[in-house]
Amino acid sequence: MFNKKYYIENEKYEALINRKNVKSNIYNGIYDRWEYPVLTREHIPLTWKYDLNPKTNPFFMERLGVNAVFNSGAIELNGKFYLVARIEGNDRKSFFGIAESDNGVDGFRFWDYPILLDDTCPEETNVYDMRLTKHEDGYIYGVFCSESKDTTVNDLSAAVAAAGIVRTKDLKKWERLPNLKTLRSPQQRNVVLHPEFVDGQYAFYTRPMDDFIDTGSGGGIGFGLCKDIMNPVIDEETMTSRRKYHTITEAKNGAGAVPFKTDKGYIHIAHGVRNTAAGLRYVIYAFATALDKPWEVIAEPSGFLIVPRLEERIGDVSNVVFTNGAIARDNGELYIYYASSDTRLHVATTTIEKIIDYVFNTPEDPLRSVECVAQRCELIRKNLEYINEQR
Ligand code: BGC
Ligand code: BMA
Repeated sequence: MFNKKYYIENEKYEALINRKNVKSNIYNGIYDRWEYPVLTREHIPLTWKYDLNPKTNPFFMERLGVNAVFNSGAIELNGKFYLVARIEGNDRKSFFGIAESDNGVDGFRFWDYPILLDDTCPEETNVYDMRLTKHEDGYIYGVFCSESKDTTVNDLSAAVAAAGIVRTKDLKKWERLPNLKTLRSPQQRNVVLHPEFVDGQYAFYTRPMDDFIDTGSGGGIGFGLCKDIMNPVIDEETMTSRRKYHTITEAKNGAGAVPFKTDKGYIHIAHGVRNTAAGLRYVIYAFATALDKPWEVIAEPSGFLIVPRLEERIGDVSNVVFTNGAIARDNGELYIYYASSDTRLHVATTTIEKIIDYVFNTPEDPLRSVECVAQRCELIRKNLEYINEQR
């Protein structure tokens, strides 16, 4: 016998999972947003939160609540869509759970258990933001942030961010590898493994930073090579997309989804951060790197690709959109999974053809108001001319 509240909550849960998603009417021609988030805290199975036995839980109370479901790695396997989401318990600790859907826009249901990582780092306190790379070596790698207390200073909040690495073939059995070491950067968050070998080595996008929050001298999204994935060490980090004064990347930027290969280059969907009186504002932007030199930026549209809109602007960490997963399908469809305000996960859909058009044909940021106005006037001038021609 279950508590009668169980039936009520279970019905709500099933209704949520079975709800069809619809495209929102926000238009920009670049991608479609969808009305409903694809994952929220309400998508967490009841078995993860309640003790279902009325003897030990007479009030049908949450015993282990879940606060948020957000930043997800994404991968397509055998025609299905899988998200490895960041799930944050009421206790502020994050962990990973796998949700599966047939169509990538709704119906995401978590597998029975979250991922229990091998306990190889006794000092590790928190883990989050896994990127899933289908590598040409045959493994699926998950690279995530492994956070520990910084015990070298007398500050309770001081922390160290490092890149943790796991690998799997089926998303079921996960093997934990040693954390990535970057010899020239004391901290790393937002590390992404490139899907192919570069010069016969594993290639990582990094984000060199001097301390836990501030990138300090870190100039942007880095790139480094590592010979042995079982003993992952990166010495030199070269710069890809740099952060720039008075742009959306001024405070920091970091790799997001695993880049995907197109005829014209690798497309990267990353995040940029600027500081404001109301705290850091995170937006999503895109750029392309060369096929033969995946660290070399060959196109970078001005401004953001995705910003928080409407209710996306509100959450635990407001005014944030963040991505660490996209699925570029063989049929040309592109699914960008982005979380809003560290609270819930959404999808934006487009095509590879459109994102290439966006990345290569959106003008670059001229970096100064007067030149931005000139750029816009040029667009208007051509349009007015075109309108006249049509008369
Ligand atoms: C949080 C992350 C955040 C980071 C930097 C961590 O403790 O869990 O969500 O990105 O701090 O602010
Ligand atoms: C970061 C990330 C994310 C998070 C964002 C906003 O530094 O690594 O986990 O979404 O901050 O809080």
